[in-house]
Amino acid sequence: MDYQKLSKELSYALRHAPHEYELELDEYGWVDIQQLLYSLQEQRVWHHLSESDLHTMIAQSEKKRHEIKEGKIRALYGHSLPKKIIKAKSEPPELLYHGTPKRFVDAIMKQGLVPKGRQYVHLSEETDTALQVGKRRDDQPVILKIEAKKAWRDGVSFYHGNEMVWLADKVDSKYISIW
Ligand code: HQG
Repeated sequence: MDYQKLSKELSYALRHAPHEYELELDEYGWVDIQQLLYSLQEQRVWHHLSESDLHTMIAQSEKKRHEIKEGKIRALYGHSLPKKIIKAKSEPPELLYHGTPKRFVDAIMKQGLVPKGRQYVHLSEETDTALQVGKRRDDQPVILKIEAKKAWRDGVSFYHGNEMVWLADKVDSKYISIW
C-alpha cells in the first residue's frame, strides 16, 4: 500500500473535491469512513482499502493532516471548498510563523496575509515548519513572524489546525514582520 499516495488522494477528496467522490462533509469537515471506503474502492488501486489502512496512513505521516473519530475522518486544515469548515477558536502562542516566496512579500506587507485559494491563512508554530512550507514555491523563502498573541488580544480570531498548524481568517500587516 502506497500510504503517501493515499494521503494525497484523501487530502484532495477531503479538502478540495468531496463531490467528485460523492461525499458530503458535515460543517466540521467530517465524512463517514464507510462512505469514503465505498467510494475509493471503486478505483482499482484502492480496491482492497480498509479502515486500518487509514489508521496506518495517519500514523506513518510526518504531518498530522487527517483525523479519525467515531467512524468518521476529516482533513484538519487546507480546505478550499466554498462553504467554510467550522474550526474551534483557540488562543495562539505569542508568535507564529509563515513561510512564503520572496515574490509575495511586498503584497503581504501591504495587504496582510489573506487565505487566497483556501478557507484560512495557514501559520506554523515553528520556523522550521514555515521554512518547509515556503520551500514548496521558492528555494530561499522568506519567513514572516506574526505577533499572534497581540492580534488575538486585539480581537483577531485564530483556530487550531493540528499541533503545528494554526489557522486565521486574515492577518493585518501591522502584526507581520520579516523574521
Ligand atoms: C500567499 C501545506 C500575495 C501565502 C503547507 C502563500 C501548509 C499572499 C499563498 C498549507 C498574500 C497561498 C497551506 C497576499 C498570502 N499577497 N500572496 N496578500 N497572502 N499570500 O498553499 O500557507 O503539506 O494556500 O504566503 O504545509 O502556502 O498540504 O497556503 O504562499 O500547511 O498538508 O498565498 O498547505 O500543507 O498558498 O500552505 P497556500 P500555504 P500540506
